[in-house]
Amino acid sequence: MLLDHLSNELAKFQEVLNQNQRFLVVSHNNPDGDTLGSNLAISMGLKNLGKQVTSTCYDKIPQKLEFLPESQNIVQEFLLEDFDALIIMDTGAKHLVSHFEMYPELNRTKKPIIIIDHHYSVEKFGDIKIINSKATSTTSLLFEIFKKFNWEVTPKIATCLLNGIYTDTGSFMHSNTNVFVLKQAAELGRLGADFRPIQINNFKRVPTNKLKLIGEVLSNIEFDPKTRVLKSGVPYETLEKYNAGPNDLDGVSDLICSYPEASYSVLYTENADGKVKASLRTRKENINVAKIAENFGGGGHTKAAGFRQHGRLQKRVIWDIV
Ligand SMILES: [Mn+2]
Repeated sequence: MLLDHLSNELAKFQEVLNQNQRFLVVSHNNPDGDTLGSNLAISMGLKNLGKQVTSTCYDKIPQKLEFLPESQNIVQEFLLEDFDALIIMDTGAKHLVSHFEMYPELNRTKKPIIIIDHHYSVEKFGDIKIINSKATSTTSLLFEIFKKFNWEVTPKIATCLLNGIYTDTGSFMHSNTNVFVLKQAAELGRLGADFRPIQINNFKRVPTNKLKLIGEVLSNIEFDPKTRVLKSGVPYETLEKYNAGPNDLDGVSDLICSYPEASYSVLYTENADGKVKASLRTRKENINVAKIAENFGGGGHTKAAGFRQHGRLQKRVIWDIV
């Protein structure tokens, strides 16, 4: 189903696989559970076909994802001449892969670049694009490729595939969760995916600095009963105070939008680059936060969207007669 419109691209991919031996599999910067899960899964799958494969990511692997099988083999640097083809997982946006800045010759390479992704993109980048924005995760799409190509799904591969599904659905809680992906999760469980470490490492371990940061974000919540918008903000100094990065706020937007009275929530995060990121969430059927984000030059999904603006974050007190 996910591969219906992709026969041409898959045939081209098969051709590249037939004609080449040495593959570099690339994850996007600031790696998450889907880009790493899909990278490791396809790398193991290709190794099982007798290919030489190296996994790479520009940034270091987050500690919580170090449990993923073979994650210790992911390198940050490589020699381009060691590879015949590149496979980029979970992004079609060149600027999210800093290797293209690190190795300028990569921008001129004649070696085929294959993109496997589930984000909507109009970027003219990549020679073969196996992209379906309807897929819940890149690993969900990749699992279908494994089945289509009759590649063996070992328990380790199943764990990596399931990890991407778990993280991109927020452990089956986000609105992108559907029957198809639940069924895939069951199939992967049957194939030997080890789901307890996925749950524990991704969702049940929070370092103290992050707990304190979340505490501060929650205590800074403001709800405006007139607009029914719930907001909180994280000035850059707060991130510094807790030695935290924007990634430590993962899941906080979803938490604050749980307030039943709110029509939607906004979490502002001030970045070091002088921009403020706004993350919008809603649980209301009739509200489309992507539309709201578009008004500010952003975008996203109907229930989760965002935008960025230049500026500083300031908490204002508004006096009013009520
Ligand atoms: Mn993803």
